[in-house]
Amino acid sequence: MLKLYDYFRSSACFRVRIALNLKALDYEIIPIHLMNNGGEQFSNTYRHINPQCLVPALCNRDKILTQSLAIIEYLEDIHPSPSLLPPDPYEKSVVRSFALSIAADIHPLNNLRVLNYLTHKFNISEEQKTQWYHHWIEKGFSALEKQLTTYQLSGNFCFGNNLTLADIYLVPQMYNAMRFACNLNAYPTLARINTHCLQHPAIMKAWPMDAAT
Ligand SMILES: N[C@@H](CCC(=O)N[C@@H](CS)C(=O)NCC(=O)O)C(=O)O
Repeated sequence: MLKLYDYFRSSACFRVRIALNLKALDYEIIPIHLMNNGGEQFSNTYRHINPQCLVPALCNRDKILTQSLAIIEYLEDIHPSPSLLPPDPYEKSVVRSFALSIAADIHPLNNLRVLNYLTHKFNISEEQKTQWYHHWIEKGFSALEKQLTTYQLSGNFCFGNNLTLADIYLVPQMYNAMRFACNLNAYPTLARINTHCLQHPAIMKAWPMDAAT
């Protein structure tokens, strides 16, 4: 069975759980608590699995995969149905672009290790940390909102009426932004799609829940 090294609140893990659920794949969760025991991602055992000390990692028999996008694209390759990407090359590219805006440009700036570095190295206050977080969400989400209205390809989901890679990246980032009390009023399209996505069984099943509670 597939093994997912997972932290319940990690948005990168949340993405992979959604993809696994959507493709109806069985998987075992191996919890890696990012806060307990000094951060279990730094343990020798996990460092061996992912030298980046980041979750998620997916293990398929003797193969270890890291990076949520690479993992999800692997799942797409080995289980093509239901597909996470539209068949049209242009639409495929815009879906990937949307997901990458979150994966490569929003999420890395607000990741735990970045926030911890700002706090411990530069001594920033909680308020400054929140400002930093909100700033990058605002920059990123404004562009995504504008892109969705410009493309005019949205239906109930970011692109059309089927869940795609774009929604898999949007929902966890919205969840994260809400945890950090971002004001999301300026992004009505993102909010509408997120609300719709939350009723999807693959997303409901992937919802962050602490395994220990
Ligand atoms: N680009 C990576 C990001 C992975 C990542 O940043 N994971 C976070 C949780 S969302 C993590 O493990 N953080 C641990 C830390 O910051 O020490 C992916 O998409 O998989």
